[in-house]
Amino acid sequence: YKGRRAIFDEISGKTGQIAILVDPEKTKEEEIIVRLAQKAEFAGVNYFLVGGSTVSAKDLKQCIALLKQHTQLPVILFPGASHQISDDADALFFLNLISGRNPDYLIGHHIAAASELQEMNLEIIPTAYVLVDGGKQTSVQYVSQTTPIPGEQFSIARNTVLAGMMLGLQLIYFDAGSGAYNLVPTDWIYKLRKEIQVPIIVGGGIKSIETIDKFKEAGVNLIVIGNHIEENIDFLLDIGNYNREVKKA
Ligand code: 1GP
Repeated sequence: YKGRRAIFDEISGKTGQIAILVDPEKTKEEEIIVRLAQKAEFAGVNYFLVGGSTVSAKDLKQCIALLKQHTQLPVILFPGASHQISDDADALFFLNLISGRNPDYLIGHHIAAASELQEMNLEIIPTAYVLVDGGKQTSVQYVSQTTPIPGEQFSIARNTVLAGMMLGLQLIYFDAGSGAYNLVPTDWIYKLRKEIQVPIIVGGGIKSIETIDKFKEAGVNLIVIGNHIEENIDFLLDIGNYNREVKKA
């Protein structure tokens, strides 16, 4: 474990960065990955995230290899399990599912992956992974067998992330789950930003530039979009226009 921090520093550096979450189970054809890579770079997207609740090691490796062939953007692993690691990626969100009480996702998968990770050259980023109720049962809830924090329970969310920070986790990922109906509450971010400086990532159900901008304004460092780009790759044109406007301003 080499303790590199390049990508962590980049994420910490500013708010309103954007990552595309690629699900290797659904994104297999080279042609799709080429288009995604070109459009993402043109749009000024910052990172690719790769992973998912039910992804196989083979699909993950293949997807990362293709991304690496076709884009310069950093590829970060967002693993659903211990087998979802690859040295071809640049960094790994080492997810600690601290909103849940399932030991497998608190320490089990980590131990299973540790020896292999030790041999790899990945930047490992200890991440407080906090599931938030997105208004529907998502696959991450089912697979992890954990209960997300309800949107109206800010105190639980706050205490959870404070404990995570005290345990040494370095960034917070609030996830309402893939295809969530309700987003991570923006007011949580405003409140937390008053007392904690660690980088915050938000994902789940994001479908509009307005939402991206709201999270940026609240102080979110990285906004993750999966489904909506999968379904409508031209959303990347809107992201491009948005990024150019932000730059001008
Ligand atoms: C889920 O945060 C991600 O883990 C992204 O969710 O696919 O709904 O964008 P979406």
